[in-house]
Amino acid sequence: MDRSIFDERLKSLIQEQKEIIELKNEASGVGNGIFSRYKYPVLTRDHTPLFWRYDLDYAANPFLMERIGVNCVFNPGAVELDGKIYLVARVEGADRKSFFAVAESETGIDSFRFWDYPVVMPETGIPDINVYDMRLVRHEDGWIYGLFCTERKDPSAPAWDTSSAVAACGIARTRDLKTWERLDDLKTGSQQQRNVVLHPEFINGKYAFYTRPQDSFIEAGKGGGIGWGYSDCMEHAVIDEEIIIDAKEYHTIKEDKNGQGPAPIKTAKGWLHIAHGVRNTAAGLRYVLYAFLSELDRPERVLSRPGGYLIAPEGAERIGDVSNVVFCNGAVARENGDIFIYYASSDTRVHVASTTVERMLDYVTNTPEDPLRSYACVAQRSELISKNLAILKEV
Ligand code: M1P
Repeated sequence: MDRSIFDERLKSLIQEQKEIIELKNEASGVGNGIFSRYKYPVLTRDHTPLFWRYDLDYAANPFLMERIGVNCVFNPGAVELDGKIYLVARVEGADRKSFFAVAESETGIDSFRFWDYPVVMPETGIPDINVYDMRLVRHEDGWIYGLFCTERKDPSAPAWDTSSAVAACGIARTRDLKTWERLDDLKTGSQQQRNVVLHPEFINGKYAFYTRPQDSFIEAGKGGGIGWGYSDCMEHAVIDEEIIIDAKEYHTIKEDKNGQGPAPIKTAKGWLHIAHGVRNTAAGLRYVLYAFLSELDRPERVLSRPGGYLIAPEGAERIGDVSNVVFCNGAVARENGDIFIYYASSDTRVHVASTTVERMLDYVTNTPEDPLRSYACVAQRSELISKNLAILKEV
């Protein structure tokens, strides 16, 4: 390809990406009063720098081809530092390996830009094969911790089995999101761990964790539910005992498994949690987000559990690499009471939903619990209908 065509193509690629990154986002529709969805995703693979993917050297790449493709960008951890929002996204290469990369935005709803280099996450003595889904926590000990899933091939799998993996919780800490100190992986009594989250405060002088014990890589099995446990330190974190604080339950949105999302948000009425629930369907697993509130002094005690989901995949969100999934491991509560919930759809792209602490507290305390039987659901809904019909008669 001639040099001028190469230059033209490069100009077009740069322009196209500029337009994507600079797209102003806006809330879409009237919404349900609980949160607002936004028109455009905040991060996609098209947001990753061109110089991560293309060799821009004409002599080496005269066709200006993508050399190291990016498949998708999803499941980011989130943190606010000095008024800016930072997402530590899961970027998945075309080769299926995930890695972490920081993107920042002034607004939190648009104009997210990736830093020039992805995160260099040091390995432990047993190298990770894949790392993903970081939960960022500003702990009261002064560190920013990143807890993530580290996946390695199952050493006990027979030679023909090239899929079985062991998932564990990797731990790293940083002060600036640039330099990361890798600590030992978390040790628990469970065979597999995913969705482990550090509680932001000490509880009785100990580090406290939300866990998700599971029996196999995909199935939570008998270990299902959001667990809770303590460790004396973070450098060699060990949880001796895990209790289940939010169990999976038959015929609910978390029938198959569930997991804590980001670290909970501290409010005047308790810790506000966002989690994901999974159920099985003929079309495969369906992942939705739900919320609950727990006690301030004893975060392991749930105070209220609204029935059903908070966010379920909708429209284009339902389609992607792993369809019918919304997943959240990052949220930011700002000083003015605004909350940004960063959620990925179908393991492909990242969206934002905005709400406030006030709205979420109303939602978690006034939404009735799942009554667990159709008959009881009808009774619950009929009560609302009668009340509303009486109100409407007055109008
Ligand atoms: O594919 C959906 C999600 O599956 C896993 O979540 P869980 O451990 O609850 O099953 C994770 O791999 C997550 O990254 C992914 O989005």
